[in-house]
Parts: sequence; C-alpha cells; structure tokens
Amino acid sequence: MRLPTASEPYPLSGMRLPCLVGGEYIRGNEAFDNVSPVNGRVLCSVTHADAALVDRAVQAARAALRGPWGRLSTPERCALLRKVADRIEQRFADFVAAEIADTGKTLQQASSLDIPRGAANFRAYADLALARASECFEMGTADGRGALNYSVHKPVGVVAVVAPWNLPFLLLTWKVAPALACGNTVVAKPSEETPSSAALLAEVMQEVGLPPGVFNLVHGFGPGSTGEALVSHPDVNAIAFTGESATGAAIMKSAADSVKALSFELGGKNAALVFADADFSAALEGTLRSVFANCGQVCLCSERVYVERPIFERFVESLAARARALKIGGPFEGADLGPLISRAHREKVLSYYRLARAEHGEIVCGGGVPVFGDERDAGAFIEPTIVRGLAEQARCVKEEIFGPVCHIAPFDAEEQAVQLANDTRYGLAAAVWTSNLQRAHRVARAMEVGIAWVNDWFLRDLRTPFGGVKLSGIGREGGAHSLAFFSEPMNICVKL
Ligand code: NAD
Ligand code: 6OD
Repeated sequence: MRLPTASEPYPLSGMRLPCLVGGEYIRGNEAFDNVSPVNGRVLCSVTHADAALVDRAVQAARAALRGPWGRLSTPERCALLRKVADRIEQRFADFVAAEIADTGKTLQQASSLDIPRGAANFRAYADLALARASECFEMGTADGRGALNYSVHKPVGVVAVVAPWNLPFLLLTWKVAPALACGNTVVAKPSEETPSSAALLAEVMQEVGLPPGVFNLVHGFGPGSTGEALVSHPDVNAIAFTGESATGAAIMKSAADSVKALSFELGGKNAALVFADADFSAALEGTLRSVFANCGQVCLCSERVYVERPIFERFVESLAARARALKIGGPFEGADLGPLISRAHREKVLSYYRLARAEHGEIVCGGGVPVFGDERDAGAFIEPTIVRGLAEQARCVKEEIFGPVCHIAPFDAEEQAVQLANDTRYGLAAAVWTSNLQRAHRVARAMEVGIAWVNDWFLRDLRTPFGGVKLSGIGREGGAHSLAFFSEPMNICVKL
C-alpha cells in the first residue's frame, strides 16, 4: 500500500472539518483549532458540535434504526462493513497522513499498526457477526408436547462511541465496527486532539453508501461540551468509552439517569515482571517496546518494571543504553519516538519527572526535553526516561503518567513479584518474561488484570477478551464479548 511522503500535504490541511449528521456534512460557525504536536502549527479547524447538534445526531441515529439499515440482513450489513475496510485500504495513504499529522506518531507505526488495525476491525467484526450462532433449548411441558426456546440478537439502539487520542483510529473503529455489525446506529466522538482520521472515516461511510444517520460524527471537547451532551442524552442507549478512569467515572454519572449500558476501557499502571531465567535480549527488547511504544501513550504500556535481583543491574544498564539510543523526531524522520500528543500533556508528564526527583528517585536516563534548534522545539517532544529508587507508595509508582517513562525496581522472589505487580488500583495488563513454563502460567494467572502477556507484549488476536479490572474498566470487548455488549438477546419460547 502506498505511504504518504513528507512533501505531500496532509489531506485535510487548512480545511474546516465538518461533523456528519444524518448523512449531511455540517460546517458550523463554532470551531476549534487542530494543532500539530510536531511543531505547534495549526493543521486545520474543526467544527464544534454544541448540544443542539449532538441532539440532531442522536435523533438521526434513532431514525436510521427504523429505516433501510434496520431492515438489512446480517450478511448485507457485513458486506457493507467489508466495503468500509476495502475503502480504508484504498485511501490508506490519506489515513496514515491524517493520523500522523494529528499525533506526530511515526510513519512506521501508523502504517503498520494504527491504520491496518482500523481496516482489520471492520473485517473481524463482519466475520464474527456472520458466524454468530443462536442458543436453542428444548424443554418439557406438562402436556408432554414440549416447547422450544431460541434466542435472537437485536441491536441495542443508538450507541455513543467516545474515543481517546492515543491510538485514535484503532480505538474508534474497535467500537464502531462491532456496534454496526450488530445493527446499531452510532454517534461517534473522537478526541478533540485527533479529529482527522475520524473525519476521513465519515467520508468512507458516505462513499460506501451507508444509509444516512447510521454513522454520525460529532467533534468537540468532553466536560460541559460535546462529549457530556452525548453521554447524557436520554435517547442514547449504550456508551462505549475508552479513556481515563476519572473520565469514566464522570461518564457513569452522566449516564446514570437514563440507565445506559456501559463498556469502559480505562487507564492502567501496568507491570512488567522480568525473571532471571528469561531470554535476556527478548525481555530487553520487549520491555523497551512496552515502555516506550507510541511515546509511552498506550494504555497497555509498562510503567512499572520489576526485575529479579541477579540480573537487575545489567538489565537497568542495558535498558537505559537502549533508551538513550532511541531516536526522537517527527513522523517522516525514521525516528523511534514521536512527540507526546500536546504541550499540555507534556507539562503533565514533566510534572511527574519533577515529582520523581522530589520523591527521591534517581533518574537513570532522560528526564527532560530534547532541543533540536528548529521548528520541532515548538512541538511536544520529551525524553524517554527511566527512574529507579522510588518507594513503592510514591505517587510516580501509583499514578498513571501516560508518557515514555517507567520506574524500575528489583525483586527477590516470585511471590514478592506477584504482590508488587498487583499492588495497584488499576488492573489492565501485565507482561511476564520467563523461560520457566510452569512459572509462566502460574504468574500470568495470578496477575489481577484483564490481559497478561508471557514473553511478548501487545500481541493481539481480535477474538479474545480485552478490558480491565479495578479502575481499568468495566466489561470486556473483543470477539464474542463485543457482540454481546452491542446486542440485546431476546428469548422466543414456542409451545409445541
Ligand atoms: P480522556 O478520558 O481525557 O478523553 C477520552 C475521550 O473522552 C475524549 O474524546 C474526551 O473528549 C472525552 N471526554 C472527556 N471528558 C468527558 C466527559 N465528561 N463526558 C464525555 N466525554 C468526555 O482520555 P485521553 O486523555 O484522550 O486518553 C488517555 C487515557 O485513555 C489514558 O488514561 C489511557 O490509559 C486511557 N486509555 C485506555 C485504553 C484501554 O483500552 N483501557 C485505551 C486507550 C487509552
Ligand atoms: O488492541 C486493541 O484492541 C485495543 N483496544 C488496544 C488498546 C490500547 C490502548 O491504548
């Protein structure tokens, strides 16, 4: 597939990005700027959806449930979703360019992970919805003739999809695809930081002929703005949200009055456990990736690394050497690490770098901001950072930072490693590095998380359950779990 080049303009450059409501593009007067985290320049402006426009979007979505979309068979719906995937691939370079313009992430990552996964999400859920079986139970009755119970899956109705900025297209489509596959209609709100790939998705939905109102897109902010208007709207039936745990709590409150179904994928403070018997270089490369991928802005990233004492010093030195060698730069520079999403987020991450020092941590590498001597100094770049020596109760060890940073500490025994990993209010993911097969199963199972990887990280099979425990989420998505969330099962009992 063709990739964009540095000299090509970003496809939405200078435009006013519209909302899509009932099949109509709306370019309102109220707008906000979309700013590049690479150099601080304004990329485009974005139509801000106020409460009235959100209401129109929800009403359009409700009306579409009763239109041609509601009468499509599952195979017909799934055929449309496959066309969406095909069209994303036909416009691959545009999507990649849009994603890297908004986020500054590397061309390599956007073209090998973010955009391919967007297309894959539509194909996977088309396949899964088609293959879904119904339950059927025969029962006895007093007259001896019996009865047959069978289930049908109906759509839940209007689904609000609220997405974050870190993997914008991957995470938006991860929810939009199963929602549509199950026959729902959608009002999607991408993060205000990353509107572009969602804007292109709206175009694709129009291009493949999705009936008006089936997919609606509203842009804007969260509290007191578009997001809150959407999640508190009485005619929204279900909310699929990915973002911070505190935002999840706020959305729960907004959704409570109308008792909406909720699926939440929230924050993490994930541990990596490296045992002395692990393949050293695999554990090193894997941990480098799990700490610094996407500039540390993946909910699954390891922010706490625990290493068995006999290899601790060697592991710290090697990880620090690899971190120092990471090339920081813009999307087209062959860099390993792009910028953070914004200057505001960089300030938050830097405040944790300062806090780590104040909490008596030792900065092993990084801890500051790179200086380029060019326009990138107006961006949101930051150094990859490793900290050691913090107390386990330090805020830097307890709170999600969401940047390219980890705390690294030694452990002496397996039970201690398990206890340290689980001593957190979050429970999303863990990575266990060991060559002892029994230990691998034992420790992975003991992790209080939704997803544990053994000798790898972020290896995804879309049929598997995905989500977190404790502050990291409510419910599971992925495979049959997504189909269950986005459907209402109904039992039909037929007396024979
Ligand atoms: P965020 O919670 O600030 O925002 C996410 C989305 O929610 C945005 O679209 C935002 O506009 C909207 N929003 C904010 N307040 C709202 C409100 N009161 N009502 C309705 N909508 C509201 O998250 P973020 O900063 O965009 O993303 C980073 C966070 O997301 C991190 O905490 C990360 O761990 C988490 N995350 C979790 C997963 C997962 O799968 N568990 C995946 C990716 C990111
Ligand atoms: O791979 C996925 O399906 C998924 N939801 C990843 C989430 C990554 C968090 O930043």
